[in-house]
Amino acid sequence: MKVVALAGGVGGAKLVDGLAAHLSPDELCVVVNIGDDFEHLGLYICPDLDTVCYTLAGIANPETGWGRADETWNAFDSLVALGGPDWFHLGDRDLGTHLERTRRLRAGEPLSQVTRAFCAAWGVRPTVLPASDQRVPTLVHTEEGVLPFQEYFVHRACQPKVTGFSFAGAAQARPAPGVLPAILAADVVILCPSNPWVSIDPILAIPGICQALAGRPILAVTPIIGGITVKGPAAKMYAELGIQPSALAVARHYGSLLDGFVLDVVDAELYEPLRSLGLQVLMTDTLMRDRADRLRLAEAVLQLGERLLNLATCNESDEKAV
Ligand code: FO1
Repeated sequence: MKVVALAGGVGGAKLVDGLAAHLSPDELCVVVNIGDDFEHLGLYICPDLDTVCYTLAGIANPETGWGRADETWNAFDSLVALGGPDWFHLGDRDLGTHLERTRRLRAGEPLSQVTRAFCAAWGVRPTVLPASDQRVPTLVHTEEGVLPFQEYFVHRACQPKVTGFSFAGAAQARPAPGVLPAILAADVVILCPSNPWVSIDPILAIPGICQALAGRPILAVTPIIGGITVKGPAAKMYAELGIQPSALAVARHYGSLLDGFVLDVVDAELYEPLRSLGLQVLMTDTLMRDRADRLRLAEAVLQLGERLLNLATCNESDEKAV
């Protein structure tokens, strides 16, 4: 089964890791959020791309979910000792990634090509694509003004109340080479348990992606369990925007894009409301505490994917019969 996963953040990377264990490399393409990317200390940093690649390569920091395992902080400590910025932590191993990516980008290589080279070096076999080769930074609109994403997320620890989001330059951006063909060839598209506002929406904002998705079987895995997020500010964002945070709010957020939804067992009371939105719903334990959980959740997600694919095939043959 050919699968495209749209992903951002640690939850997305964990599910993608589970999917990669069940699918052959040519069956899985991961399209990754680039809205978090930014320049820091003169380096071009792509947190979500790195989180997905490090996780698939088995070299991600198991405690934070981002950055590298077995990290040391010598460069960062000496930077801070000299009065440099201390709010964004770059480990020594991780720095190598940013140095080499920045060098290649400055030499004119597009981000998708750099990512392909890094994946080959790290032994990452599924296809990993940035959503675009152009820069489309997420801007967080808050009661304290408009903040660049990492300024809001890390420097201000998501404290300012959000009022909305925008994706600078999205209208002029194009999907990276390979993104649209992968979506058009996909049997199922999975919206990972990533933040809908700042991980998935920035991907959907790139012209052409929503059009390619239309008509594909699409399912989302809830990033909200029992009204709260496992990691990150998605639930806080819903509340600040005046929407009660829940799996149902996530399903409504994606609206008619969705055919299926993976709901956590603790939210069983939302099963019928989700069904009445016309969705195929699979209820399971969605919390990914360890690798076994990632594999188990991925298996359940793929089962729902098969169900959606079968339904789509049945509908197609019904239409042909008419
Ligand atoms: N997140 C933090 O909360 N604090 C950090 O100092 C930090 C550094 C960092 C360095 C490299 C990297 O790839 C990610 C890093 N992150 C850090 C995570 C990142 O800012 C966010 O998790 C993502 O942008 C949200 O998906």
